[in-house]
Amino acid sequence: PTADIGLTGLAVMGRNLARNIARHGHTIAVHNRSTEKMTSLLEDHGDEGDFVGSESMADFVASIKQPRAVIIMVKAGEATDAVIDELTPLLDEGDIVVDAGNAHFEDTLRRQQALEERGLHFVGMGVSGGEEGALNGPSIMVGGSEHAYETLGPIVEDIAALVDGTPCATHVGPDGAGHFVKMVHNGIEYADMQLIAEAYDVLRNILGREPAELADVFREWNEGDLDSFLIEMTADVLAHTDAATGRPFVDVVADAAEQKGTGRWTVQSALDLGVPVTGIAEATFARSVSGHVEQREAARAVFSQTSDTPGVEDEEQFVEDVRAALYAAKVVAYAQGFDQITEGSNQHGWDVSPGDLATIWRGGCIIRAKFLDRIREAYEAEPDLTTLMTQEYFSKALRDGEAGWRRVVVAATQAGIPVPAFASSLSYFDALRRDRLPAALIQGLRDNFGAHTYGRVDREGSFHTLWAGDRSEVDA
Ligand code: NBP
Repeated sequence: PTADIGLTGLAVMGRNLARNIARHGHTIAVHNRSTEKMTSLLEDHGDEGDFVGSESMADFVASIKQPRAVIIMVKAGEATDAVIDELTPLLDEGDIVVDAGNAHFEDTLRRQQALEERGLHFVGMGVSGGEEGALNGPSIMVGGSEHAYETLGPIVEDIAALVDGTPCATHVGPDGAGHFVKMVHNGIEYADMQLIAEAYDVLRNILGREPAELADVFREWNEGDLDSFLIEMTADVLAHTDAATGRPFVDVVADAAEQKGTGRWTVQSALDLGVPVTGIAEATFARSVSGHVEQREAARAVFSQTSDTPGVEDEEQFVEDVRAALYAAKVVAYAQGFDQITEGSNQHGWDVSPGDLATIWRGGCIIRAKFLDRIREAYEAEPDLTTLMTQEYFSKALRDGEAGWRRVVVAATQAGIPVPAFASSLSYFDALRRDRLPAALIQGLRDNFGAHTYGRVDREGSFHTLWAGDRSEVDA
């Protein structure tokens, strides 16, 4: 055997990850269920490094040095289990199986236990950055044992994106930790994209500016605090003209957003963990709403668009308000995502360091942004931060943006432009800082109809009012 590492599953992601590994001087064994993907990789890119191609899984395994590290990069779900079933009987004790697909972290927990019983190490590795990232440097979130990371870490850190000389790869924690944080990363990505889309919608429809003009606004924003891959790409997409029609590209694309499911998983997990990720949830539901074409058609037929677009006296101020709203709502969405990571880590005993994630998300991944440096600094200064929102830098951003944020939500609401993420983030901010919440009334109702009991503001304990009796209060 000559290969330092193996990779099976050579669709867009696996092919590019294999090339990235080879380009960094590691000899890599490559395999794919259907042989053409393997042979075409060797034909097209065999000169980029040392590849060892195999048609059969047995030859593939035999070509890797022991203890072996084998990366699986196939469609998440049943395909991954099928590959694990075919691969593992061929491995020896101490070998490392790496699932680099977008697995659900609970599948990773299950697979980890099953493989551990057979003396194999299992690593759930989250890879972000899409096709381009896989080739030129992704952000890599590794879950699994310390031992497995000792073997895998050097290669992974070698192929990851670099920011200020620091690789965008880290050992996040044991078993499902890597796939869990990759899932939340994608959830945050949903929220970020929804907020950008709302900012665009408000600017376009209230100011009546064309996409190409708005591209300039986003380009300008990219020079400041909002500097990020997604904002840069927004300018790129808005500036693009459809060749067939000569219309703005964004006007010829069907307005039904799709999803592969990681946003949904993030929200499902947040519900289980009891963490309010309102920004991610609204973003996920907004995609769902966009896809409900029949309901949208039915509603459009009944409720005409009575647009009461507010006049804007100071356009520059309004643009600045939208920028402030976008930034403030982004702070909230990221704070919520990091809350989910902290809670997931606590409940699963993973000991995840949020600051490390902010560090490795600065490059390679879709949510890469200047902003993540601020998050890294916040956790560096205070590792047990209760919420990012109260940390000095972010609390200032929220305070500075608050007035504009409110004006934008009011203007959008008046104009009938949906801003679920802007508005729900603002409500979350208001709920957190509010002295008293109407949850007190909800507790009263619950006690009345179901004797669910309540606490009091003036005494410890749990109480019940005899609603159907003399309405006296008893200790519960
Ligand atoms: P796909 O998700 O499209 O999967 C295609 C690969 O899975 C092919 O190699 C295919 O083999 C293999 N495969 C399937 Br399908 N069923 C199989 C089975 N029963 N046994 C063996 N192999 C099987 O590829 P991708 O888009 O490159 O993504 C790979 C992984 O990376 C996924 O888990 C994805 O969620 C994750 N990911 C993707 C991105 C992205 O931007 N695309 C980003 C981050 C993570 P075949 O060639 O023989 O059909």
